[in-house]
Amino acid sequence: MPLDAVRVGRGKVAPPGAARVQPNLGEYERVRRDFTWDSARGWLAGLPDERGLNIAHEAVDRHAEGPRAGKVAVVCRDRQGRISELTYGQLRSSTSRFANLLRDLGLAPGESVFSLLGRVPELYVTALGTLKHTSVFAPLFPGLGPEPIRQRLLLGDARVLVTTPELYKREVAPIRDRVPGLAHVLLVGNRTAAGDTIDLHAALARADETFEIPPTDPRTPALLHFTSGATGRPKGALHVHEAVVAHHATAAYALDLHESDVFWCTADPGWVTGTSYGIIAPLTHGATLVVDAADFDVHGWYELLQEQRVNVFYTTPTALRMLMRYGVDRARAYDLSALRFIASVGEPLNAEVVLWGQEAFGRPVHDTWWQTETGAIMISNFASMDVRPGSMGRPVPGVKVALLERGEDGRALVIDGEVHEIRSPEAVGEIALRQGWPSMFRSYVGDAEVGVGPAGRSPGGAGTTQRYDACFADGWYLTGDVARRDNDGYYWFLGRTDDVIKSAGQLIGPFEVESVLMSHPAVAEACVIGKPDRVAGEIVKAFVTLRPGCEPSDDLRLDILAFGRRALGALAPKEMAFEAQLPRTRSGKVLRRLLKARELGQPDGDLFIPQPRG
Ligand code: 6R9
Repeated sequence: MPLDAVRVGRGKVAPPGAARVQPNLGEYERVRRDFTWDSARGWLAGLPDERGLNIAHEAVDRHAEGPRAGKVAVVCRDRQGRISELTYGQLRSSTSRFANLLRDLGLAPGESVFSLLGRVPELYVTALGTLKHTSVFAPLFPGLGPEPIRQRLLLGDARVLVTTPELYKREVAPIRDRVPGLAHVLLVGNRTAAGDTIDLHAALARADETFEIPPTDPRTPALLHFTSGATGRPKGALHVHEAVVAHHATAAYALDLHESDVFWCTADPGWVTGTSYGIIAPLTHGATLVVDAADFDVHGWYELLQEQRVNVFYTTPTALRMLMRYGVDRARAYDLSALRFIASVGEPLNAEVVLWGQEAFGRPVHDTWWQTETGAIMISNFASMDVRPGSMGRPVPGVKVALLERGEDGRALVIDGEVHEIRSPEAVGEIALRQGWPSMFRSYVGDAEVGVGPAGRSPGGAGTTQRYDACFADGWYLTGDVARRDNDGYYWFLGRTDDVIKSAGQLIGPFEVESVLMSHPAVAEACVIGKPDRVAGEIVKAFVTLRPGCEPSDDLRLDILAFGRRALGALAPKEMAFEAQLPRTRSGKVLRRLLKARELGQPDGDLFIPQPRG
C-alpha cells in the first residue's frame, strides 16, 4: 500500500485514563480561511497601557499578576533526578532580578546576553529576564566546543555571558581574550575556578525583585539563534518580540497545547525549538513546562512522562527512534495515560516511527516542519486531522506555502522579479513561505561582513544584507527544502537544496567543521558530508587529504578526530577517511555531493548538483 494511503486515526478513542480534550483547531479548512495574525495577536495581553508587546510579559508577568501566580510554571529535574519547581510568581521575581542586574551592569537595550548552560532553572531565568530588559537573548548549546562558541560570541556581539564554572574553564577561558566585547561573565555555582567573573546568585540576591518592563515595540530584537549554511560562517538569525504571536498560536494549533497541560519539549534551548517551544510558547499559555537537565535515557524519559503526567510531548525523530529500539513493551510498562499529543520536529520523521508511536502510546506522532529562520512551526499534522505517516502535514493557519519550480541553475525560478509558483495540487518544488508571519527572522547579524572576520555591530542595529536578501524573492522566503505536495495538500519532505547536515536534529554547517579540521597540522584539505545513520538520521563524516610528508595511519586518524572533538564539541565528525585528493568542480569547489554519492554507493553520473541559495 502506498504510504499516502495509510491513515492513522485522529485519536477519537482516547487511551484509558487520558482526559478528553477538544482540539484547539477543529475544522482545518474553516480555521485556515478565517485566521489572521491580527486575531492571534488579540489572544495575547500586550503590555499595560498599550506599551507594546514583550515576550516576557506574555510568558511570565501577565500570569503572575493574576490567579496563576501560585501555579507551577517550570518543573526541573536535575541530573541527579531531583525535582525543583518555580511558580509563575517566583519566575516573575527572579526574572525581574535578572533584568535589574543587567541594568545595574550598564547593559543597553538591544545588546546581547548569551547563555552557555545546561537545562538548569537559571537558563530560564536568564532567557526571560533578558527579554524583560529588552536585551537580545542568544542561547548556545552547551555541547559546543571553544571554536564554535568564539565564532558565535563574536558574530552576535556578546556583552554578557551566563555559564557555569566548569564550562567557563573548559570552553570559554581559552578564548575569552579573543572576544574583547564580552564585558561580563556571570557564573552559576561555585566560582573558585574563575577570575574576572561575577557570581550570578549573589548578584541576583542583591538586585531588586520588581522590574517594570519598558515599552517594547513589537519589532524590537529579542532572540538570536545560530544556524548553519552550506558555505561560510554560522548565521545568526534575529527574531523580534512579535514572534511570540506565532509561538503562542502555533503551540495552540499545531501542538494542541491547552492551559491545563503539562508540556515537555526535549529540545535544548541552544536550538530554536528549545526556546520557541521549550521556554516561550508553553508559558504564554500559562501551562506547566517540564525540563529535564539530563540527556536521553530510556528509563529516565518514560519515568518523567509518567511521574509528571505529561500531556503534550514534543521531541525529535532521533529520540523516538532511540525509544523504539527498546520496543513497544518497554513503553507500555509505564503509565503514560496522561499523554494526549505527541509531536516531532527537526528531521524527516519516517512512517515506521509514526506507526510505532501508535502501537506503543496509542497515539500517532505528529510531524511538524519549520526552521530557525521561521521561528515557529509552519507545516504540521493537526490533532483534528488524520496523520499521514511520513508526511509533514499541512500549512499552519496564517502561513501561505508555495512550491517553486527551479531554474536551470538550480535556483527557484523568478521571472521578471516574480516567483514562479507551481499551482497544480500535486507538485514537487522548493518550499517557499509568503512573507508576513510574525516569527519570521529579520536579519542575519553581521551579515555584511560575510567571511571577513568578526561582526562589529550590535544585533539590534543589523540591517538586511546579502545573505538575508538571498533568502527572499518577490515577497517569498525560500527555505532551501524541497517537498512534494499531494492531492489533498499534505507536504512530504524530499531533501535540502544544500549540503547542510542534520545529525540528531542538529543542523551542522560543513564549512565550519572543515575549517577546524584544516587547522590540524597534518591536514591539507577537508570535506565533510552527512552519512545516513539509522538512528541519528545522519552523522558527520570527514574526508581529508594530508600535507606532504604526512602518511595516513590509524593513529593519525584518531588524532584528527580527537582534535575535531576538542575544538568543535557536538559538531565534530564521528568518522573520517583519508583521500589522495578531493573531487572538485572546474572552478575549484570541493564536490561534497560527489563524495556523498560515493559513500552511498551511487554512480557519480546520477549526480544532481543544485546551487545553494546564498
Ligand atoms: C526547527 C528546526 C531546519 C531544517 C529544515 C529541514 C529540517 C525540520 C523537519 C525537517 C524533515 C521535518 N527539518 N523539520 N526535515 N521533516 N519535519 O529543526 O530548525 O535546526 O534550523 O533546521 O531541518 O531541512 O530546513 P533548524
